[in-house]
Amino acid sequence: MFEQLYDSITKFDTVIIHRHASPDGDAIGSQTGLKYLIIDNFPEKKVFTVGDAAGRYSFIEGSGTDCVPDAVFDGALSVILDSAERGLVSDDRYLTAAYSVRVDHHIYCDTFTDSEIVDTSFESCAGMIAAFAMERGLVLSERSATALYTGMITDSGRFRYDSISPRTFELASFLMKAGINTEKLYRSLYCDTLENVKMRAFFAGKIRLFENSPVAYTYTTADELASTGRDAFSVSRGMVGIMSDIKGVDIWVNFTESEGRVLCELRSSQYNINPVAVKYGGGGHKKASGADVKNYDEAIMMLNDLKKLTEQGNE
Ligand SMILES: [Mn+2]
Repeated sequence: MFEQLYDSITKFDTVIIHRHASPDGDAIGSQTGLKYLIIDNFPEKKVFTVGDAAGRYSFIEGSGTDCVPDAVFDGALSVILDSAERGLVSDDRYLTAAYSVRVDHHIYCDTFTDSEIVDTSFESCAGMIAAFAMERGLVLSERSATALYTGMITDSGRFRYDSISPRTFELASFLMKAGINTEKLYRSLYCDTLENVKMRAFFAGKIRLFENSPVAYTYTTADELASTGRDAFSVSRGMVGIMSDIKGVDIWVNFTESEGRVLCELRSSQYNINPVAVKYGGGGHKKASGADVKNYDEAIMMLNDLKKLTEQGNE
């Protein structure tokens, strides 16, 4: 499956690895994992990584990117990871590279590199790089394995999403044999500041059930929001997840007042809530959508629509 990736790497002296903008754990994990894989197996090659800052994933060893002059792209190979669309690629100078290869697990949108390896049956791009290492019998160091494992667990929600397969665990097992310190890794990923833990507790205290239905919500007024010192967007997106694992709750919504509007983040474990979001001028996915409503009354109307959805049993 990965001959073209392997052949391209062997052919070029310089390899530049790209990932998508606003990188997540899989973008950084696959990029850093591949970087070390090439360094460890082809020590004579020059390997660079490009892209914007690693943010909360900067704890991954080697996740810092290189400052690569334009001239380095001449005659080089660019490898693009975890990016479904050309506009998402961080550092578009891959267009000036001698050859480009893309490795991705998202639904295919567009061909924009010379060689494309896209397989949506993988839970993560890091999993694809692990499969590449396994298929080619490459030497796998602990630092490479740790980065790849980080991508795998973040993109699969700690092996929880329905994208996982028996192969996911075979690859995880393969990576773990390289000696990953999982205790250290999980602490780095999931440890939070005391301030954030207290903030979540504050919002957890605000969770309500709508008319004893399987619909839960939090409603944060502009005054309450001001008292938290957080911005509306981070509360809206960041605090909707605190309702995701409540027994008997199938749909949950975070309402946050912001500049005369109310931001709505809708989530569901089994219902398609997207049409309700669309009805209120929003959009997104089947189980995760967003919208804006005018005020508290309209928020209640939306909750009514969601309650009806659960009564219809439209799973
Ligand atoms: Mn991914």
